[in-house]
Amino acid sequence: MRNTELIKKAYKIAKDQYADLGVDTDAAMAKMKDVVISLHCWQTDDVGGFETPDAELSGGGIQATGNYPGKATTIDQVRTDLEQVLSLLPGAQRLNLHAIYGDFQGEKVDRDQIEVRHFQSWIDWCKEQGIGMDFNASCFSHRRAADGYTLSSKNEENRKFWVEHLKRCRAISAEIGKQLGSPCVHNTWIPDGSKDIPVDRNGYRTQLKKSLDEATAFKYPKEYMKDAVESKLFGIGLESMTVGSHDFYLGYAIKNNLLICLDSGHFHPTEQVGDKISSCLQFVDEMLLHVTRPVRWDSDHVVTLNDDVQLIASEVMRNNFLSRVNLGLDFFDASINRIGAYVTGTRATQKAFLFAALEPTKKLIELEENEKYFERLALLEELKTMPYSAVWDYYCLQEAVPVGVDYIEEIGKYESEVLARRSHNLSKHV
Ligand code: RNT
Ligand code: ZN
Repeated sequence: MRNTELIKKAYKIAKDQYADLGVDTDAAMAKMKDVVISLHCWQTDDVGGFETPDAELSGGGIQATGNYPGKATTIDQVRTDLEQVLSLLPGAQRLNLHAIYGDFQGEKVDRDQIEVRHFQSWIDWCKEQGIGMDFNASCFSHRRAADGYTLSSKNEENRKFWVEHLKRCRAISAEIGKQLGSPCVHNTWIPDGSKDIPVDRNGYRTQLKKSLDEATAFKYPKEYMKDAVESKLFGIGLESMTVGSHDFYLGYAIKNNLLICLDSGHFHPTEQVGDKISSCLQFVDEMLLHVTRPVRWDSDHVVTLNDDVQLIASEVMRNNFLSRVNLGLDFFDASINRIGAYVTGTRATQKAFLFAALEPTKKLIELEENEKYFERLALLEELKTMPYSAVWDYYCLQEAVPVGVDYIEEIGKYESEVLARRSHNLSKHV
């Protein structure tokens, strides 16, 4: 374990150095209490869920690659994993649950049959943990999604089925928010689209609009639940058209005062989600982010501290948007220790926010407004090598979580004591 005195000493020096730039490090750390990250349950089991004993992810543009041992296969295992993750993170978190993770108790419950009772044990778990909870309709990995269309389907039976699923998910979300005393963000993402050049783009989009109108007709109080819709550029097998494109959902969100959800992997690689925040928030009250790391495509790699994530965090912090931007994660890597991946990706996101909180924004804007562009560039560059890590380490120390590399060892222990003992680990790691 680290030498606490050394961490404190390094922090003191860093505090003085930042003060020279007019930055208050204590105030920056205090801001972190509002950086609440919603933990996507699906990093624990590669988006499997618990509908059937051996639920496997199939199609729909979602693909977790890898077969690292230790995947959670029961609700208890997911909870144990999440508790481990929570114990290694500074700051506050929420749980982000997909509908396929219901506590079905071995009962076969189709998506148009789910009720609050199937999620009560999750609500209770969140209450025990003292955290809020978000929710997602699961419009994939299902026979009624096999033809590539759900809410935008031209098959009326299928379309109605997914509308019913979404209605129920929204009702469950409202009850979650009510019971936990914190609004539940419900996100809708659908895999609908076409591999090859479609002709009736308009027809599918008209169907999607109709389905969303039907499913969201009942309005719940904002203190209970908020609706978000997630756009996407393309997916594997849906290269030629995604029905729920960015234009579609941004328009829908603005018109109906919903949250727009931006996933960092759902745009052209040269577009940056960080640049979109100040545009969207001119027209919608709130938004939801799915922070992830696309590598060449929407690959959902573990988040690392890179320029894209930094721009997102900086834009949120510079503009005091924390009360309008809901923070979620959306990566799923099955090729490395899943719990280690979870903690690394979440901590990287938190690091970006702390770095952003340490920016002398006023000074930078002043330089910008005076056309001092060299000075702006130089200051932005110098900030990158300020003793940022001393502040991060001290923040972790204060939050009573492992400092720096120390969490790697904790993950190692968890792997040998818990993950490695899971029965299905007998299968070979490929
Ligand atoms: C898929 C979307 C969506 C899912 C989760 C599981 O491309 O990003 O958010 O990853 O809902
Ligand atoms: Zn997403």
